[in-house]
Amino acid sequence: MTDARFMSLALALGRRGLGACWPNPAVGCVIVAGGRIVGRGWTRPGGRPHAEVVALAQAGAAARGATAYVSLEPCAHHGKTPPCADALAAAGVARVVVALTDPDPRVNGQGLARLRAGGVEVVEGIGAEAARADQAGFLLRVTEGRPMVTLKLAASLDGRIATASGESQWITGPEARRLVHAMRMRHDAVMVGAGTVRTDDPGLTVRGLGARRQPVRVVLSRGLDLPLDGQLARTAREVPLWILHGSRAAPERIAAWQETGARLFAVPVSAGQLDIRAALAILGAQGLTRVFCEGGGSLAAALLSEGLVDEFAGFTAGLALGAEGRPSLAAMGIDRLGDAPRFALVETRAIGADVMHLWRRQG
Ligand code: AOF
Ligand code: ZN
Repeated sequence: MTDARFMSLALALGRRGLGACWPNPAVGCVIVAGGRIVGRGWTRPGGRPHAEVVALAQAGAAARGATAYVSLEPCAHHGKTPPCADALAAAGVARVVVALTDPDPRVNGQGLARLRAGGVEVVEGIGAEAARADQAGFLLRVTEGRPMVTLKLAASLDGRIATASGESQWITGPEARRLVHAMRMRHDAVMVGAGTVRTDDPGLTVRGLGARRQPVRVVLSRGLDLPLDGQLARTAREVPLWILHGSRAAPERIAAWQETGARLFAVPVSAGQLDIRAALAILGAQGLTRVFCEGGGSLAAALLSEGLVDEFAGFTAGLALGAEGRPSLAAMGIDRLGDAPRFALVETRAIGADVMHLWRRQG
C-alpha cells in the first residue's frame, strides 16, 4: 500500500473521535512495519491519551524501524503526558508521515523538528486536504478562536419547513432523522435558537445510537424567555445545557435557569440581536471545536449572513408546501447574488425517501 492509502486509514481512525475529544483534535495514527499494520490508535474521549500513544502501545517492539502515519503533527509539549514526537522517536520509529502541521502554538512545527532531531525521517502533507476538512473545527478554534459550524436544515422541495398552520412533523423520514442523530454525535455541541425551543420543545440529545457521550446543548436566547417546564430544563442536570443570553436579560430569569443546572453566558447585543460572533467566541473559549446548528430560521440566517456556516447539511424531502409554507431562513437582506454566501458541493446522499446534500463554505 502507498503512503496515501495508509494515511487515509489514519484519517478514518481519527474521524472516530470527532465529537468526543474537544478541546483537543481528533487524531488518527497507523503504524506500519514490513507492509503490515502493527498499531492503530485514535485520540481517546476527552482528548487523551493522544492517538500516537495508543498506536505505539499496540505496536510494542514492532514499532522499531516502522513508519507511523499521523493525521496531525505529533505534539511537542509536555502536557499531562510527554510529547508524542519524543515517544515516536524513543520507540525507534524510522519514518513519520504527517498530513498537517498543528497550529497550536505549543506545537506548530516543533513536533516535526523534534522528530528530525531524533533522527526520524519526516514526510509532510500526505492527505492534507482531507485532514484540513476533518480538523476544521480544531483549526478554527486555534486560529480564529471559534468552533466550526455545521448548519442542518430539513425542508420541502421548495425550501419550506412547515405548513402555514405550523405543522412540521415530519417533513423528512425516519432514516434522515437517524442520520441527524449520527451527525449530532460527531459534533461537540448542538445549538438552536430560542424560537425553536419554544415551538418544538426539543431534547437535543443523541438517541438510539448507543452514544456514551452527549453533545453539549447550546441555546441562544436574547431575553431568556424560554419555557422552564420543557425538556431542556428537565434534563439540564443530566446533559450539559449552556444558554447564551443577552447581557440585559432579567435577573430573575437568569436565576431561575441557573437553578435548573444550566450554565449561563452573557453575550453582547447589537442591533437588537445577540452578537453571533461574540457568541461563537464564547463557545470557542470554552473549548468547543464543532457545533451543529439545527435552526431556527433567525439563527441560521444570522450565521449565514456573517459567513459563519462552514458546512451546510441540507436535507430535502419530496413534497411541496408553496409560498404560504414557512421558509427555512429569516430575511438576510441580500439584493445581489454576489452578496450571497456560496457553498461547494461535497457529498450527495440518498437517505430513505429523502436526499442529503453536504456543502462546504467557499472562501
Ligand atoms: C497529538 N496527538 O492525538 C492529539 C494532539 O492537553 P494536551 O496535553 O492533551 O495537549 C493538547 C494539544 O495536543 C492540542 O491542542 C493539540 O495541539 C495536540 N493534540 N496531539 O500528538 C493527538 N489529540
Ligand atoms: Zn501528542
